[in-house]
Amino acid sequence: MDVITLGESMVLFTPKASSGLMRYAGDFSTKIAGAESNVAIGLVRLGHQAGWISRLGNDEFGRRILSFIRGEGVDVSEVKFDDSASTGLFFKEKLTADEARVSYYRKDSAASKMTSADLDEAYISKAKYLHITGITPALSESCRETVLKAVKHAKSAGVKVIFDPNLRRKLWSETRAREVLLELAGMADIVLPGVDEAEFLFGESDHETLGQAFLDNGASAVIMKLGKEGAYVASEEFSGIVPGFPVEDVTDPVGAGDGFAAGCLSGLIDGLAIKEAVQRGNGVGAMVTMADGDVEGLPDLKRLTNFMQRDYL
Ligand code: CKP
Ligand code: MG
Repeated sequence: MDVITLGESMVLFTPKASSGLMRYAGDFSTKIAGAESNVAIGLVRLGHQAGWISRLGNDEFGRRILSFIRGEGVDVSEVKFDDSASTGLFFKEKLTADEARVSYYRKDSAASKMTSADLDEAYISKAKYLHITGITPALSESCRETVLKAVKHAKSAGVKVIFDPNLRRKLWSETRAREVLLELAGMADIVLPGVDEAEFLFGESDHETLGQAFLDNGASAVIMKLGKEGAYVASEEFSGIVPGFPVEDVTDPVGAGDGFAAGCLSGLIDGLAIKEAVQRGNGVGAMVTMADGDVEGLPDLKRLTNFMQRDYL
């Protein structure tokens, strides 16, 4: 296994009408999404092996999510069904061309009931990387403990930890989020914050100062996402900006960060230097924004290479 990740996936509802308040929407299309399974799917598309640990409600939506993620080729052998809680849902409204609003219906969901007893440490030990995000610890105290246990185990087993803070203000208070995200960022080998998340965590705005703040906090590399501009990297091997790929028409920005994580991880697994791995991340992130849905735009290596060489149509 190259990468193991753990977190909640949900059914995503999007109004079919392209604009207007959701209260007037009669028809919805549905897709499957969740930051961690998005990353696992992205990795599989790029030719890697990925496993996803989670809990789903023992209901129709839970069955659908499992089939979908399994169908994408992700190992789901560590996913459990819960008879006493439902699968989470969320809704995504398109407000403007590159702005979306998300509403969650995930409180007390099956995934929020994950406990550290759900973790099979031997499963994590088999991976090269453990991928975690700041969404999972925001779901419940037992989820936070589960993530911590997974990280501690990964570190003791020599599995590298990659952490995307993925700040979700709707899920917890800012004070608690800052405290928990900083702790996890300090335990990770590589941190993948968006620049706004980095500013939220350290109260600074200059890229170099922020990069150094993550290194001083304990990480060995930070890859900070700058949207269209690409990413700023701070690491022993390389520090500086890795420019992004221009996208003329952003169809749906949600999921770009997960695509970016999958691209960077894919490069690192393939033994690329960090700068080239981040270029791959930028490429995948850009391609995700060009398709509707969080995983629909994730490319295979051939399409990604074509896109990065600019002859993508
Ligand atoms: O940071 P991203 O836009 O890449 O993350 C999107 C995902 O897990 C999305 O799939 C949604 O389900 C979520 O983040 C979330 O819980 O907000
Ligand atoms: Mg993100």
